[in-house]
Amino acid sequence: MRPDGMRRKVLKMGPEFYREVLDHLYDGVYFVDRNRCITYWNKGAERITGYAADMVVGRRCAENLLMHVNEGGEQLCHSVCPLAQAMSDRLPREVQVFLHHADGHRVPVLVRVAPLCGPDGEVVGAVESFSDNSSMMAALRRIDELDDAAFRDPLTGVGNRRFAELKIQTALAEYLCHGQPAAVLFADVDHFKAINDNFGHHVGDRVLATVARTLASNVRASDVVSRWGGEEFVALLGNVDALRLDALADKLRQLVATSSVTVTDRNLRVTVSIGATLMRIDDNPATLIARADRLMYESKQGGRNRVTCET
Ligand code: GH3
Ligand code: MG
Ligand code: MG
Repeated sequence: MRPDGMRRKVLKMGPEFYREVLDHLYDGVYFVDRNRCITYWNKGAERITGYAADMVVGRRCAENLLMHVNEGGEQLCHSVCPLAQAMSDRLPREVQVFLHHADGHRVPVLVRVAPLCGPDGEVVGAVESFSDNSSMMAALRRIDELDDAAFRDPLTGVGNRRFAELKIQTALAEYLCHGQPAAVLFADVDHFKAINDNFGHHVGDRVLATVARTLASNVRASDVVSRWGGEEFVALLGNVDALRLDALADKLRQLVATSSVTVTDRNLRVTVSIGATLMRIDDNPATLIARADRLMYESKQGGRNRVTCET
């Protein structure tokens, strides 16, 4: 049996205690009322989304602040909002979505929602907890292991061209040993010059950092995203086959297209044209990159914001 003193102590824990517990969680947690108005936003939610509690509490999640999209780029807020669904059918659910970070890039999160019921059993709101599924941190840590200045692109924080070349060289050598090809994806921002011309170089730089983060956050931890130069990025993707490569490239294209950078009162959006290819037995880094670049160029010619894949 529990000693009486301890029992009293547990019973005395007030809302402040629970608030403190929630704020110490690494995951993001928030509550909404019946109208999907946000009533609580913990520190984890602030860290993962970049939005402070005072920016979101009191606003409706349907105002589309976080602009959740699914893998297909579909906006969830007005159609299949998991919070609304949980309040309607009273069932908890778990779903993988991509939220909009306050800095503009897309962050993959695993979302869990559950309805909250009042004392007489009616639904009074819902709770959502979400964890950062991003591989960005792992990818950045990997660059840290190397010589920082030599391999990191200072503007975007991803690897630089030297880093990409080194990783591709290594992947080709591994392919010769194990027979498991990796893939290279070449992405070029569409009409990027117009961003610089219309909004200034500084905004252009922010857009590049956002695209880099969206790409790096949404590949697997073992994959490598680097800035090839200017507004061009190269991703080295392991353990893919032809079908998965096309789907993965298209997912990345969609995620860039649905991310945005806020400039005064406007949300700036950009798209990328992508070329993607599996490595071949007679490839060297130059032939592999040249093929991915040529495929990217086909995407440009085809109208931009598209993927051309050759395997
Ligand atoms: P396309 O759709 O055909 O790719 O058109 P584009 O305008 O993106 O292509 P273009 O090659 O004409 O323009 C690329 C621009 O990227 C030109 C260059 O000034 C700009 N750029 C290159 N590096 C940087 C950078 O570090 N920061 C900024 N802000 N701009 C850069
Ligand atoms: Mg270019
Ligand atoms: Mg371009």
